[in-house]
Amino acid sequence: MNSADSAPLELSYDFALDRDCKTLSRHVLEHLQSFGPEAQDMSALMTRIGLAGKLIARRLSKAGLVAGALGFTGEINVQGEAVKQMDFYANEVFIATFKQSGLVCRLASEEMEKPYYIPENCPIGRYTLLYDPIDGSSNVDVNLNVGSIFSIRQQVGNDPDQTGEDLLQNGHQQVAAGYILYGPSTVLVYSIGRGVHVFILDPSLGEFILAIENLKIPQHGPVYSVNEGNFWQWEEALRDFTRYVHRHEGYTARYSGALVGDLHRILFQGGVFIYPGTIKNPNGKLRLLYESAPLAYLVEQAGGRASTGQRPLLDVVPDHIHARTPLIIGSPEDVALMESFIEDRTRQAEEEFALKP
Ligand code: P6P
Repeated sequence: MNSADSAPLELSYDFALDRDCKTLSRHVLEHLQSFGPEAQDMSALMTRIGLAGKLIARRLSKAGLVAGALGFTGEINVQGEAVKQMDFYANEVFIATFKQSGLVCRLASEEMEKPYYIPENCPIGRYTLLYDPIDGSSNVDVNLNVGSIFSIRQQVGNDPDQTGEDLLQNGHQQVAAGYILYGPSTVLVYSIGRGVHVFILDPSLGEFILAIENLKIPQHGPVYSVNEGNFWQWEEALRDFTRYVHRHEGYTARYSGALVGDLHRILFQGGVFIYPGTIKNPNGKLRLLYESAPLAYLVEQAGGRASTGQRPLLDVVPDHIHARTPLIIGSPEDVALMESFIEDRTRQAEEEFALKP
């Protein structure tokens, strides 16, 4: 009898050792059931994403103690938004982690007007990383959760003029997507089209360790996540939805100002996140290629749904890399409930139009 047999399973060395070896790189190979070149590339790609997450988490953990973490750079990005120090730093981190990788030729980011090309990778790197380096960066200065969102697409053609035009594809073309949530722990959630898997950073190891495999979103949940301060800018259908949840038991409002954190909660507890078109932003605020589409890919892999209110989010083909769309995302039943109010209002408008003399 060895020590492992006598100890309870959860304390057995074999269990602990094997668990600690379920790293991102191993998990990708296991899920692709291959050690071939494409599987190795995807494994290496995800490992680099993990490295970016570790570097960003390290800086965030010292925000307020080190320079270049809090406050603004003084620049305005392509979105017309003031650039936070962490936006800039995190954007540079993703670029740095993919240099000399041979994997990624281009990076398209919320923080860069045009895609960034890594010359040494471009002859052979067939992947493009699209990312929001720090989602919810206004939370950094008040020590609340923020995230990074990433999407991986395969390059189509050689992009000779470096326009990135081939990136203007629907969300079904993504080959991987996910996010890193910088909260009490640093969590990486990803999918390569074979379910959604959750890893937690073990700082003592410096590795993301598998925590949950094949995460499934509840069919319905209590959470509704929307900025009700914009109520005055909303169309009637969203106001109807808001009145409904205000008047029915079983709903709870949660809105952190960081999409990644709000969506992570909904993935576990169920519910719906909504960022609609507003008077100021008729197409909404969230960017399709590196915010909504990767999260829609992930949520649908977890059994959830994502919609613009008019059509499935993953069907949308953008006309430029910073295109925005309204977003309704979460549990199937809760997304359907919000869509039902849109359908009711649309039908009412059509009936009123038909009655006009
Ligand atoms: P508002 C952060 O800037 C972000 O892109 C998302 O992370 C977040 O959900 C949303 O904008 C918050 O926007 O207009 O409610 O402050």
